[in-house]
Amino acid sequence: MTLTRKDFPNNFLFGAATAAYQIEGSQFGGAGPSHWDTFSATPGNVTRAETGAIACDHYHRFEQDFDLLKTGNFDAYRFSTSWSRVLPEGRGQVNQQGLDYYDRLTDALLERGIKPFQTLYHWEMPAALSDLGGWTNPDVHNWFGDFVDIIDDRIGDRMEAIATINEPWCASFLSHFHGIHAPGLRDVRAAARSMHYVLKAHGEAMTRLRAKGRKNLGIALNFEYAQPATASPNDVRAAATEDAVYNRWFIEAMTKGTYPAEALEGLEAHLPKGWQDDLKTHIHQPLDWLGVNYYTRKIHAHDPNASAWPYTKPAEGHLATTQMGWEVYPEGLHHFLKRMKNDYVGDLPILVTENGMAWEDHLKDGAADDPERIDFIQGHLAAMKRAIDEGVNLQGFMYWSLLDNYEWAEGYDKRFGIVHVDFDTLERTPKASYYMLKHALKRD
Ligand code: IFM
Repeated sequence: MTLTRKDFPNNFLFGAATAAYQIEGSQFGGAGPSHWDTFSATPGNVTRAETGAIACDHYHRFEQDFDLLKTGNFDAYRFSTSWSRVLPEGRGQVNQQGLDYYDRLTDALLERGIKPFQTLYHWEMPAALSDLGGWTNPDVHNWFGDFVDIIDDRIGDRMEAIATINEPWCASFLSHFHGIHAPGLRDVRAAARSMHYVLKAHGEAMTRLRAKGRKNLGIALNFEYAQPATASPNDVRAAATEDAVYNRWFIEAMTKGTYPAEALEGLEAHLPKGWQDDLKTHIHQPLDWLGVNYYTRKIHAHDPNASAWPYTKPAEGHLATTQMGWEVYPEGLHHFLKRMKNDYVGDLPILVTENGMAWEDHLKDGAADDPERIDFIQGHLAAMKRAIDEGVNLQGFMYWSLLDNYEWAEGYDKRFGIVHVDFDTLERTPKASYYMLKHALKRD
């Protein structure tokens, strides 16, 4: 059975999501370098050392891309406004071209009747601030707050909703402990500090935006189902540790004002002095909505050879995987929607701000057939519907992503889009999944 708009509540929003560095083309319009430009310059960090310099050239083609949203019957669009485009040095001199661009972009959405959902940080830390430690610098919340004021003064009045940070776990732990994303550190102290300061920056942004009367404020957290490899107490503990770092750290801090003990075990010694006060003054404050980004589950095992915390290692799963090697597990989305309601946010509105899959899509006779993605979307829509039927106040879903784009350390190899992009010609071709959604979202 194909789920359509009719299977969801009347005002349920269907959208598509993107992020600035992944689609805009950072070489256009006076943007400054971000830490992705510097990270990708070191061999081995990014596939073929690719960058977002041109990406999908959305900077010049956004009107065409928004026409696709409109003809696809989407209600909403989630995008990010790049810090390094607005403030090329991260602070100080404003790039007026950047503000003008986001102004035009906002109006182009509204003219088409599409609701703009802005994300204030989707990983474009200006290189000049990264040189000062980026998310590990104790002043970063003020730098971010100043950027937030500037961009908000220009477009905030027309946003349907605003998210402060996209996926703080990726901006901090993945980037400062695993070293997979910019700035590519493998340092537990930097990881702990970035995990704390990114939340402090979220709080700073919330406070500043509230002071200006903004009402629809939230954050997009990513969640990954943490499955123990076996029922052994050691593996169960390994999964609980990973769950605490990935799935509990950020939401617990914001909604309860605490960090989970299983994560503090490895991180507390590295947190900055006064972290408990920051939880009270900045981090623990009400949200208007919560964004849930969900893709997959991971299997965790105890690592008997590990010399230091967290003493875990990944284990093989047995489910079908996507082009990223990620298992397809819609039950995990249902799990997190219920868990958010029951353990953290109650009846606060929740949006699935990202969910999607990468596949090695090819054009054949000018068309891209992607039945795997259609099944993926339908499977996850069913998980969302089940959660709604069970009382979760889920109000929308944004597919990741509208366009094939720059998949960070994976460069342009991994295609998440419902619209195929030829990265030589930049031609857009809607895939079969786009047409499935267009049909499913049609209003009578
Ligand atoms: O492409 C990313 C996006 O930037 C953040 N969430 C996950 C996506 C797929 O990896």
